Amino acid sequence: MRVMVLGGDGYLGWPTSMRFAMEGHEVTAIDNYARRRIAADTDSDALFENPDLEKRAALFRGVSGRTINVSIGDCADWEFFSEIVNVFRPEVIIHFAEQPSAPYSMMNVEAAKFTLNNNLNTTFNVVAAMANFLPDSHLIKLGTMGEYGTPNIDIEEGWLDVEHGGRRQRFLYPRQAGSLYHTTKILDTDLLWFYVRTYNLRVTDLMQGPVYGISTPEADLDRQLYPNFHYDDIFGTVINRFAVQAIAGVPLTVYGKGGQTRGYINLLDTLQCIELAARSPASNGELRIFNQLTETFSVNELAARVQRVATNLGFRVEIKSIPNPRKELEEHYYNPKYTGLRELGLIPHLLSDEVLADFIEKIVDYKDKIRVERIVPRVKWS
Ligand code: USQ
Repeated sequence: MRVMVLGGDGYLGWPTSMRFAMEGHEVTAIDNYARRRIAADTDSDALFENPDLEKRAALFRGVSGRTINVSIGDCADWEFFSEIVNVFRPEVIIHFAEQPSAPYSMMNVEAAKFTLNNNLNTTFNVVAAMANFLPDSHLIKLGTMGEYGTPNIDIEEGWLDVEHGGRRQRFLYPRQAGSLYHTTKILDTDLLWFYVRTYNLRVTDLMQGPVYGISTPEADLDRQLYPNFHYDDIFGTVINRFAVQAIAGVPLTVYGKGGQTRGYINLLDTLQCIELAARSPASNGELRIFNQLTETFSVNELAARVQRVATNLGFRVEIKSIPNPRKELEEHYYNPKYTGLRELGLIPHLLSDEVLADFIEKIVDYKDKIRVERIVPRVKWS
């Protein structure tokens, strides 16, 4: 298949580009390096340096013999995007090209506007390009479990049957996010649904929980092929942060009461899910939504687990509750359904003690590069 990966330089985009190239697909990875720029501007650089996309693609070709075509440009720019789409004519578009940090989106007006404009303009360009030039291509779009928030009822996979006044109708599941970033993903989903029902597009929207991990079979070919790994308060997700904190001897930063429960997924399983979605595409006129997680944990459970595993590896690990910089429920009901991807064939890699130990051991080599001042939350919601 001709596969276009938008946001191909990112934590998920780069391993996805390698995986599809490895499987023999023709891959073009596009990125404008926005995440690198924001990381530099906010002193949130990744744990270790990653070569730029062109260098990584060359390095990958050297060790695997597979090609990833690279294009540096802004998917939110219609002139650039419509041109590249017409040159490459992708059968599958994998869309990761969004500003993914909730804290960054809440930092100030400029960061909020960038998040809103970048995320919505990119998603608009993708569906507009599909409607105009590629009506049969399949879009795989990364959404987030955060679109649903933490409702006091079970979370269905994307849709809810509502009975009202004796009549029934299926609607998008109600969404109420906890950050501007997560809200842009809700707006994306609405945009996708309008374009799907109006122009008969084929779209899979993946509601993913926080991802953890660093290792994939392709990245393990050479450490310089590792994805960008963040542990800072802006781009670091909670498990990745806790693992680094344990190594650095910084008490694990539980925000507030720590009862916040989310659905987590190993990086390896993100790749599986994207491949499974690509292999059995949505039909024309279908907005297919999957909840992309493999298990749920509260922050307290994660902290206890990281503490236990890291202690066994010889680290001294403390856990400390700190004032929550976010506005979110710290104790709540959480019961998402996530059977759709399992039915497509997903075989989960769960967060066992062995998996966690292996992960910690992989990043311990970078211990000297940890900058502890990047760990404390610097952005508050209010
Ligand atoms: N948390 C802590 N301590 C920390 C960091 C986080 O207690 O040091 C808590 C947060 O308050 C939150 C939970 O852990 O309740 C998850 O936080 P996170 O930073 O791992 O995840 P989040 O900001 O929600 O965003 C991440 C990705 C985002 C993706 C989302 C999936 O950055 O791109 O959409 O996970 S989800 O959370 O399901 O919406």
